[in-house]
Amino acid sequence: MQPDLSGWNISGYPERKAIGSMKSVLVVGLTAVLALAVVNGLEAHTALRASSPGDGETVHTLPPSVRLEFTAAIDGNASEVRLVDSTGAARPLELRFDPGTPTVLEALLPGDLASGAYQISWRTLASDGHPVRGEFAFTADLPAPPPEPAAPPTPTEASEPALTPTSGDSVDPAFGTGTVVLAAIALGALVAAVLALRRRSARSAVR
Ligand SMILES: [Cu+2]
Repeated sequence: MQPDLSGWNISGYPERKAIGSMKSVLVVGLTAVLALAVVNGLEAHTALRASSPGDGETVHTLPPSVRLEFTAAIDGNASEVRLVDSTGAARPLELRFDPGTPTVLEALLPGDLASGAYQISWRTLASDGHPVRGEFAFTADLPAPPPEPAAPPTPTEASEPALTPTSGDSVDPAFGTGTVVLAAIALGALVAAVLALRRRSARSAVR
């Protein structure tokens, strides 16, 4: 079956030129598609999209957990999130992962966290099988803890005065008793000496 060439220039020259232009467009287009595919391949790895607290954020109320949101699904069972304090000490955080929202990982924060600068160091396994890791920082600027309740010191203060008189009573009477005994002995000796002197002088008077 002959193609219908009606309307086409019979010389073929402009026709070939048009086909050449189409080839150029195809080559440029395919190159662009390939380039995009390569770039996409490099950037398709799962990354941290957002977090709460955010990187560099200062919180004035301690959140119960740190929330990490990724650009794609992750493996919650192959994840680890560590809390690093300003001294460099790191402790692993308990994780919460809901397969219903596989791009979100929750890491529970200790309730007794003190004010200070912290770093969240995370690693996980992306759904494409690539291990990914990263870190971000936040600062906890928390209100000072309430002063110690006055109740605990009171029993200590009450028991101390109770002990002091007891120990004083046990020492002082003993000392007093000793003094009285010594005084009685001294007084007895003095009386005996006086009586002896009076007898002797009485005998002298008789002679
Ligand atoms: Cu990847």
